Amino acid sequence: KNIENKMEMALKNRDFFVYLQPKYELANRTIAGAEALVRWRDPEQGMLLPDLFIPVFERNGFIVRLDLYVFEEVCRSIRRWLNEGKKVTPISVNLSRAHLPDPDFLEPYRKICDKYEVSPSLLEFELTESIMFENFKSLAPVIENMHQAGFTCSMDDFGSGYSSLNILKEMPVDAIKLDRDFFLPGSKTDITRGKSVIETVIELAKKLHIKTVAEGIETLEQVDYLKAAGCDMIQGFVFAKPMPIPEFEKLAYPIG
Ligand code: G
Ligand code: G
Ligand code: MN
Ligand code: NA
Repeated sequence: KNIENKMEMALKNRDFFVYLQPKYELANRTIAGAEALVRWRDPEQGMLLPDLFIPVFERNGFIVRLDLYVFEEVCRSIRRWLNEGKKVTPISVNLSRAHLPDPDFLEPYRKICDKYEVSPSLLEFELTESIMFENFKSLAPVIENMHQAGFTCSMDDFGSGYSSLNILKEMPVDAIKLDRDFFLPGSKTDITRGKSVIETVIELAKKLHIKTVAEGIETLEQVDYLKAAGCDMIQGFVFAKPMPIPEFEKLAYPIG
């Protein structure tokens, strides 16, 4: 059976799982947050990765419900950690462009926070750069609404498309995530021009009081370079892969 025939049943059967990938503060290499990334454990086909099903769900609209499901699972976990006295760090969720046509799309997110009595300050939305570019005129007020409700917002995949630096001026985001393409082996980063771009973006973000997170970091050499360049945080296989919530807990909130 194809993906579209199975998605409803999969949601009902709780075959979608939230994985968390830690984000590390470069100043002290401690976990300062995490990104939620969905996985689909299909009883017949095994683990399905988002690249296979997210594009399908973006076309048919199902992504709106899946994003909310992910968000609720995250809030449920945060509530449990708070009850256990853990010092909780913020978790980010990816927000599909499919939410944006609905002017009240934030309402269900707020309701879930209320239901679990979780402060929206512990939650962040990641919107990909291309969404910001496509909605150049209309998106700034949406981000203001997120702030009004207490959420933070970051620009994902920064530098992956034909973005202009103007986007940083127009979008009141709290953080930018430097696209992992910058850090691919043999990529632009290896040459002076690539490094100049990264360093200039980090410097500019600092002046705008926007945090920087580098994604897809796989080597300690990159870690040292980014720290020297003034980047705030990194997310990547060098320190941790996306992992099931129980594993994340053991790593982020060790006993004792
Ligand atoms: O998880 P992976 O590490 O394979 O992510 C692949 C892509 O799928 C990324 O672009 C990521 O933003 C997207 N993605 C992962 N989880 C979610 C989700 O819960 N909602 C949305 N909208 N996109 C997601
Ligand atoms: O939402 P976004 O498009 O940023 O999704 C993050 C994606 O990056 C996920 O698919 C995640 O599994 C992947 N990822 C995270 N860290 C690394 C890394 O160090 N190397 C590579 N190749 N991919 C990574
Ligand atoms: Mn992301
Ligand atoms: Na990204």
